[in-house]
Amino acid sequence: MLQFHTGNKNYSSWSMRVGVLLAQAQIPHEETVLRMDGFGPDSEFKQRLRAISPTGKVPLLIDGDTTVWDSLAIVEYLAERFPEKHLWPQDGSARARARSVVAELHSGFGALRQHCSMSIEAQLPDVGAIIWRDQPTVRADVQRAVDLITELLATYGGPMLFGAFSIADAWYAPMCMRFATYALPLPRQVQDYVQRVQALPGVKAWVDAAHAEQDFLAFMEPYRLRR
Ligand SMILES: N[C@@H](CCC(=O)N[C@@H](CS)C(=O)NCC(=O)O)C(=O)O
Repeated sequence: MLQFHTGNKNYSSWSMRVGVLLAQAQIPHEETVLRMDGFGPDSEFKQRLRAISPTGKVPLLIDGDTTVWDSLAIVEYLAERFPEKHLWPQDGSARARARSVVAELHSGFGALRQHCSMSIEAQLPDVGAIIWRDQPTVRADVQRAVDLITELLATYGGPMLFGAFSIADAWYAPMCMRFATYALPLPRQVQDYVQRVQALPGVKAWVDAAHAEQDFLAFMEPYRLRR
């Protein structure tokens, strides 16, 4: 049985990508949630990971004697291990594009990631409005995502980025959470895509679990729920 190690579901955007993919593709696995109580060497989080992870980070996948770390390597491993699930688009050209989309998000969108931390339970439109006003780099990241989503929906006809659900949508799920939490201004067709992602069973399951956690970490205090 695959062993999936994740951080707090409310906060761990890297873990969410893998968790959504596992759930959406209905890949049997056992899950361990590691509380991200801090990233110092003495934190419980690091101590629990020390024995099993070369990086001390989540997500982490263990399959028998194979350990896979880093979300991108994990989803590539899953795509190879479960070819019948078609986790990447089947068409070669679409697949190359999907890999580009995923790689771009994996190594980019730093401003959005820095200023709009994922906190699924929170609704922070006031914070989002200030970020939108003051952070041109965030506006640029959002514009890039909007252009990309718009173009892919037009090219492949929706409802997901490459038609059917793929790793690319799992990758965009935390982005959709950020868009929603910070109420960032989006064109109608992108808002509709965000809602379709939120309605995916794998995303709903993750979000429900995030709400149920009720485990608010001190270093994430600025990102608590406000109503
Ligand atoms: N590039 C890695 C990033 C993983 C990552 O930074 N995970 C965070 C939790 S969301 C973590 O474990 N942080 C602990 C640390 O930075 O020490 C991936 O894609 O898996």
